[in-house]
Amino acid sequence: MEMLDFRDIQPIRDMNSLLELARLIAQVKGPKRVAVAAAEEAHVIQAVNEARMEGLVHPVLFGNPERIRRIAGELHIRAHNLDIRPAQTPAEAAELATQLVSKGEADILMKGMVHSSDFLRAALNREWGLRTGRLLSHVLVYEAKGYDRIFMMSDGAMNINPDLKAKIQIVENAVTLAHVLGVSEPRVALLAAVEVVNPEMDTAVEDAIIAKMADRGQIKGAVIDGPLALDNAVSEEAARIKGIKSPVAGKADILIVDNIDVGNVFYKSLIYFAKVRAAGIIMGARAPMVLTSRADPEEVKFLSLATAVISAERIPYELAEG
Ligand code: COD
Repeated sequence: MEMLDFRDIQPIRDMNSLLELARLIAQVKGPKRVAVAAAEEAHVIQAVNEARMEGLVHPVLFGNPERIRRIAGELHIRAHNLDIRPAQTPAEAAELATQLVSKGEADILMKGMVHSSDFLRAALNREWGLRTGRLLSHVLVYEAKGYDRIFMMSDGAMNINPDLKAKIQIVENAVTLAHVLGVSEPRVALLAAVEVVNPEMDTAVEDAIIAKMADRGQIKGAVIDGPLALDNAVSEEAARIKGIKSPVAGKADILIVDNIDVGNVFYKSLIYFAKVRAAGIIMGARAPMVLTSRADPEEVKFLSLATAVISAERIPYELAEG
């Protein structure tokens, strides 16, 4: 098999270059095998089929075969091109899909019409899940108009109310994904409502602790600062007006939110109001996991698959202890 030399790969700056990299990997290494948990939904089937037609993935669809075939038919997709495996319930589909990845027979796990919590519990199963001993966390990758870089935001979908230790691992997982996407030293903004350390605000205090840990080299591979408010994290003008001196202010690549409610509203605002092109992926497991909201557009699911293809190639998962 031809070797890929990633040293020449430029930092991913937008979704088109992310897609190009996924296509290059698939061309050289072949499609990644993706196990889809509860595939009986049109956007999922459409996204997976598009990725299949592009040669990015070889999908295995778990769920109700009749329903999957019917939806595929409605989308004018030939069902005989699809590898469909029966599962009685969405939870069983999550279990079977996870086990396929766990056995090494698939490279990527993808959530379909199953509740996030059921899907994630399968991945966390002690016997046949995808645990590594590290924290699993969700990262949203997105492009935004007027910026020449791609953004990452975490965690708006998995960790409900992370404590300080969990938040550090959320930062580390997002930094790993940034490295995978060629951003070699990402700037991480720990978001709060303010950019001063107000002792009354727990988030700001926690952010200041993490920033100090990063200053002392306890978190590596990124430039990290906080607390920062969203405006002065991503707008150099806002940072200047507020007189903030920080290597991250106005230049953040990664935005870390305090809890799932903030992150989920952030995520859905991007999708519904700003109509951004985005991708959602769980990091920290033995294999990349595509986790998007059940109602997310087909393009979000497709771009998530592309991101997972890159991650499956570039993260040394074999190093992760089972
Ligand atoms: N990474 C690694 N291990 C974890 C993690 C994690 N993020 N979360 C829990 N664990 C481990 C714990 O250490 C423990 O060993 C075991 O799993 C069970 O832990 P609990 O009891 O805290 O976890 P659960 O099973 O009650 O919940 C885990 C979920 C991921 C299901 C839960 O956090 C959840 O429902 N998250 C929100 C998902 C969601 O609804 N998202 C909506 C947006 S799409």
